[in-house]
Amino acid sequence: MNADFEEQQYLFDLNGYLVIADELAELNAIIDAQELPPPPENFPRFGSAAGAIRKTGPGFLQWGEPFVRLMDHPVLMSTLRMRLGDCFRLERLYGIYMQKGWPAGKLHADYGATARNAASAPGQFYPLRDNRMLSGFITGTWNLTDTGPGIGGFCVVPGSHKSSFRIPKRIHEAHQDSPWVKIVEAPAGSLTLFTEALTHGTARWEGDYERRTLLYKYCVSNMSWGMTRVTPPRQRQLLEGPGDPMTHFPSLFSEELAEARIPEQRGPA
Ligand SMILES: O=C(O)CCC(=O)C(=O)O
Repeated sequence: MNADFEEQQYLFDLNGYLVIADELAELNAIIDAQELPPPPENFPRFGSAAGAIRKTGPGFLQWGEPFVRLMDHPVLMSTLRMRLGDCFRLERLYGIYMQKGWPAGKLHADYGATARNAASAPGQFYPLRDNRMLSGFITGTWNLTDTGPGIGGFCVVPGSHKSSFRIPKRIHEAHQDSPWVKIVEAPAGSLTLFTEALTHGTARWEGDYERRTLLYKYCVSNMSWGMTRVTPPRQRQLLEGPGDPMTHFPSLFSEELAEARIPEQRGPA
């Protein structure tokens, strides 16, 4: 096993998130060109498709190839494969934009003991430990500006994806200054991956510059967390409806799909 992969697998499993440095270019300029009005402070989203806005569409994928390229970026795909297997879908996407002083966003988890859909009583062992659902929903966040302690942005309760207990009210309600909540350091150009079972949220933005972050959310192929869809510019298999892995949903890593992707990945002549 490759040492980098082994380390990433270990750290992701231990903490529930991982930061991988990468290069990003052009994206800020394309976002500027959209001349978007600032979103509301209590819902600082842009370019969304599916998820909380509950609308089917391409979201920011329609702004150009640099956004589409991130959808199946090789670094992202190999980490997703480690957690989701060979068959997964792009479930939703959106951007986050924040300005200095914009408030924290609530801590939450999409599955696991703290999630609204958890069937177990607080403190009872979460019953889906060996089921896909424990590793079924992963977000890849591309950080377009520096985020981290003293600046703000993505924050987590490290290891909470394994907790059998719901998050205590006091930590939940005052997470901004809680010693149990970590603001993840992620420089511009990095990719943060985290399981949606991890209790996570947004820390108040203290940066003198704008926060810009792009979130791509993936789940195993036979699951969906919403009723609306991201629609394709390319890599259609990632954007197919739910289907049983391998039976109704082919491996994203099969040679056939890889070959089919090549012509679509070429940019305009
Ligand atoms: O990056 C952030 O500020 C938080 C993102 C978030 O809350 C989510 O992915 O559900």
